[in-house]
Amino acid sequence: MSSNMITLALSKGRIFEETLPLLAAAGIEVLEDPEKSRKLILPTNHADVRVVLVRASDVPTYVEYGGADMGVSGKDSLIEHGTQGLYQPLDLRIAKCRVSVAVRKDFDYERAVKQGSRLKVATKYTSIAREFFAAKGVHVDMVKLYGSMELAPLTGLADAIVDLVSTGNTLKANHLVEVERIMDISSYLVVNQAALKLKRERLRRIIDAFASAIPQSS
Ligand code: PRT
Ligand code: MG
Repeated sequence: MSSNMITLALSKGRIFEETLPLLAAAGIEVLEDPEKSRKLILPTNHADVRVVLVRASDVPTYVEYGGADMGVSGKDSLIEHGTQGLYQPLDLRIAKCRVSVAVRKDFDYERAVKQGSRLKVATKYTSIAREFFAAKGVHVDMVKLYGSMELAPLTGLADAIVDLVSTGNTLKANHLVEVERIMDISSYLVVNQAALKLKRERLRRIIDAFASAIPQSS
């Protein structure tokens, strides 16, 4: 963590896009477009503020260990990573979706649950899935995947998936149906606790500006 620089960790795609208006409210403008540049460190209009581009699931790690002073992370990634050492001052209400259970249209989920069958569940979100099925009293065999969960029930790898859903179009396109909504997800501002002490004033200003620009509805 370079001492005088403020480093903000973001992931490319929806989180980057939806964070731009919040940065604008803080007077921060990113000077390069991540979709056009191969750079992983992007300068801003402030010489002492930069953006680093990392995988969405790596944002909590960067911020926890001080590779970045602050970051924007989906609640899904935060829960899976654990929130130790992270200050989470704001629910930014961006990049909204939900974590759901989905199965093939022709799989009788209700019946499987009622009968107490073991359920084979494929997911990237093993902590969320484990806790959810344990609370329901359903025994599961967990299959850890890193992407394209939708394929698992179609190939016989799993009976069910636990994945993020927003419009539901991806499920529909793959003949899957949502059978449980586990939790609503949005992205949070996360801050390194040591940085918050060392760079208090500048980080506070950014946090306050973000707070003033959080979308109110939907
Ligand atoms: O893509 P990559 O493997 O690099 O990482 P990632 O998928 O973790 O990152 P990214 O950038 O795709 O998502 C970052 C964050 O955005 C997630 O951690 C969520 O908090 C949030 N978010 C909001 C979503 C979605 N909506 C979303 N719809 N993340 C992923 N999706 C995917 C979902 O996994 C599914 O494959 O979109 C598909 C479903 O979308 P619908 O609209 O068809 O339902
Ligand atoms: Mg993705």
